[in-house]
Amino acid sequence: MKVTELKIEYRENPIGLDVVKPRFSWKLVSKEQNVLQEAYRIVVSKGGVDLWDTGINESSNSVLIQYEGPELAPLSLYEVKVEVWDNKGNQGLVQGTFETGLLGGTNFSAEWITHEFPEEETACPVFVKEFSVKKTIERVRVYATSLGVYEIKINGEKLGDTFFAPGWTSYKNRLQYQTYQADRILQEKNKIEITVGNGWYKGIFGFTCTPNHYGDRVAALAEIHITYTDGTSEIIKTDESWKVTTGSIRSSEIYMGETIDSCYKNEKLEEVVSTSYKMENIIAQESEPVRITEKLPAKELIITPKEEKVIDFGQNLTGFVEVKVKGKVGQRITIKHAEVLDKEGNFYPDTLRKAISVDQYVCNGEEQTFLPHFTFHGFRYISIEGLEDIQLENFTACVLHTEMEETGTFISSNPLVNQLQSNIQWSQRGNFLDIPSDCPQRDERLGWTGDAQVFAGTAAYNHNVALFFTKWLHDVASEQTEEFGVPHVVPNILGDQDGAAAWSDAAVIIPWVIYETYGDVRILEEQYESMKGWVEYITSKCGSNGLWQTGFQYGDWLALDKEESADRTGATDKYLVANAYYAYSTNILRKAAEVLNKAEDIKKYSELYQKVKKAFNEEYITATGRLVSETQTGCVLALYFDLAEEKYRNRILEALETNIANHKNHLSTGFVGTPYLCHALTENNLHDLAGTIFLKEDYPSWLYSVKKGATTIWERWNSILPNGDFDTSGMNSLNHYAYGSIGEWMYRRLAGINQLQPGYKKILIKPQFIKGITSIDATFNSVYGEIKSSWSCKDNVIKVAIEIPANTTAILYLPEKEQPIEIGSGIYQYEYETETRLEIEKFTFDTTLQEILNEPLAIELFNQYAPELMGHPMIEFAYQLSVSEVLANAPTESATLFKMVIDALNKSNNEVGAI
Ligand code: RAM
Repeated sequence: MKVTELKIEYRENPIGLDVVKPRFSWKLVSKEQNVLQEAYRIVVSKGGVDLWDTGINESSNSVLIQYEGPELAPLSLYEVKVEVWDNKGNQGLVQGTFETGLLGGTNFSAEWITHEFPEEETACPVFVKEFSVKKTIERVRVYATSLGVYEIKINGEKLGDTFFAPGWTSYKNRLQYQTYQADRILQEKNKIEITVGNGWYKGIFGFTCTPNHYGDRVAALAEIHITYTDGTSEIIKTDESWKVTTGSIRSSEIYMGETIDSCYKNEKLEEVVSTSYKMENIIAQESEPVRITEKLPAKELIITPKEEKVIDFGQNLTGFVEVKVKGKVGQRITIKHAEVLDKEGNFYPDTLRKAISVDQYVCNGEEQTFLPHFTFHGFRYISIEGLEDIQLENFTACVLHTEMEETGTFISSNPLVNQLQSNIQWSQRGNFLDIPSDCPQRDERLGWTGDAQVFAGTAAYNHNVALFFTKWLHDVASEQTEEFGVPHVVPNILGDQDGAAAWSDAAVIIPWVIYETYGDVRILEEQYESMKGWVEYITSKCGSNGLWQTGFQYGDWLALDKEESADRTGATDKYLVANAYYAYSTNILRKAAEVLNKAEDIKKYSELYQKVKKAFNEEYITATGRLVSETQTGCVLALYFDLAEEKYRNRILEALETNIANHKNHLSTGFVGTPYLCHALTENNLHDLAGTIFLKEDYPSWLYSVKKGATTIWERWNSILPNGDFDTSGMNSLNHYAYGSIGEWMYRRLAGINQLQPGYKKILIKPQFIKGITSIDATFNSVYGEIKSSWSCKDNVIKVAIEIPANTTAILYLPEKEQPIEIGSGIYQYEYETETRLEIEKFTFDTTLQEILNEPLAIELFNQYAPELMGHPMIEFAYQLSVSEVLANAPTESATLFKMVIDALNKSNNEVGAI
């Protein structure tokens, strides 16, 4: 047995940690089966002196064990040693360190500095200080933050490899500072430069594209702590002795892009002026920083019909492009960004709306590498102006996001499903850039609470999102008020608006996801008042019938069942949605009260939950079991949130089935219904139907976008129409993770990886087959270690391979076997015979014409055997009809033609291994 991955507040050997009671986690790795931890001992010491020793503690806890020793001192290094004993007689040891930060913003002794440039100045200020060092250095730490986004250089070298510090928080309440190691950078004579971009603080942001959301002047705060080998120390800090100038960054806006003029020289140093910010609001960085996590080479140079020079990176992503160039002095290169080309193949930046995203570089005649500092773009394509000779190897796309650990993989036998999984992951990466944003490209990029809420479950499979959401949830709580509840976007730059269902519920739902995924009780403690505040807010809005039926709601946002709806809120009764969430959140709050042992609240919210459920049934379900909105989302909420009384459930389930059948087995759900649709079906013995909807390839479906070439999740089911036109509502992002919320169902139901106890201390493995997928390999790296679930069902043989990490146990339901098996940690393999066949004849006479014509091979065959059919104007109208419907009014010989095409398609489909 080995003990590995000692994590301190989810991080390895963190520095700049301001958590007063850090928590320790480790993993046990063993080749033996049924391994459990029997005891642990943690010793925390400082400078070799033990401060806290738990002694040998007989416990199987190995996750998030809280430090209970003497108060930690700021700016200090602590050593941590964890010894572990397992039930097999083995012993293991893991060690690490953590270094505290300033332990509170008021411990900064530096002063805030800013500039007095005229308002029209767009260049980023560069705050400068020169200083010399005489003695031998042992250690250098830099603590810094800014109003705006900043970058620090010492002697020309950038500190750290992160971007967009200090990150976006609710600046009026919270501002993060960062800690940098700079031990080897200082020389005898030193120059420190802090460049500050407008960022979210002062920059142009929001639908209105207006600046100054938090202030009209950027500022900096920094301290360089130098410890010398002789034991003495010194602090260089921002104060009025610093100077300010401007450098090569002539303008920079997150939405608009950056202009760098490398010919620009400014020798003029001006005086800085001091400014202030509430020091109590300054906190250490809470989440992982933003980094370049991947670099993608340019794939193809395209000269478009409009003669634009365009590079395709093959993937819609968030970040920017690094450009290597040797231009003439003064030569200006312009890089524009777009997610997509239009159907003629021209550059199509319209999905960006007013966020023009243009980077410009002025060359100085030398070999240069340009990349922007304070802007990011959502793009797959760039267009290049001002450069004659374009060499692909000189352009590299840099992928930027919060650097979360990857925790999930999902691979199936179906390549389209695999592309969907890739699209979900890319949309997560693209929109987890410091805050959970709706989209990364247009003049929005806001922390929409609803989007984050519906996607959180999926996100927590793909990446470790504990710190990412902890930081953001702190902002949620800090922006929440009694009067308005929880804002629709956090950080809130849209102003006061009454809270809305499914959006504001993020305050309750996401802490619960974090608790369940990581066994993190502290998040519930920290967010409890916020969770409770939201439920209480709803209660305060309820009428005498105990229901929330007033005010603005987003309903089932972008649902297709009311496509013409001016307000985009779908056909499901908006207040039905609101009250469904009211009950759902109240129940989560009750469960949180149980975890935290809050006796009074347990009683209060159990009663409230029952009351809301009862009122919901009275108001929204008739005495004979008909639901007011028999939409897919209406039925799904009544079932999946367990709202409908037992006696009504069957009727509602039938209504759901009928609705789905009326849509020819397609979904019509929006943001609210989509995450739960397949879950509701699976849980109610309609897993096959869930599988059918999931594997639909024609509009509207998840795989429709995949077949249209999507590399990220689209905002709308119809972002790109079957004929290649774009949705023109003015709201059409091609990188919007909300509909990627199906990912949770893929992991939980298809791969069958579920938690039975918080943090996956006890695991449920229950893979469920669907026709059209013959194998799945999935992994989830839990806080205890990696869980694996893979299965295949081919040629009448089922094979299952499972891995359960040490110090956990699991219940395994093998497909087609009645009895669950209780297992401990280890690797398990099963093989048995079955009658089941999961291969499907994908194309039948029930397939729609559109789905068939999506296949290039079908078009080829039709062109060959019935060219007159292809040109026929009626074909457009028949798109949504099935083959048999089309044939009902067609000459009999057409059936033979269709049969031939269908057989050929099924054959080719099997040959490429698509099923
Ligand atoms: C759009 C956003 C987001 C959604 C809101 C209601 O502007 O892109 O996805 O949550 O509207």
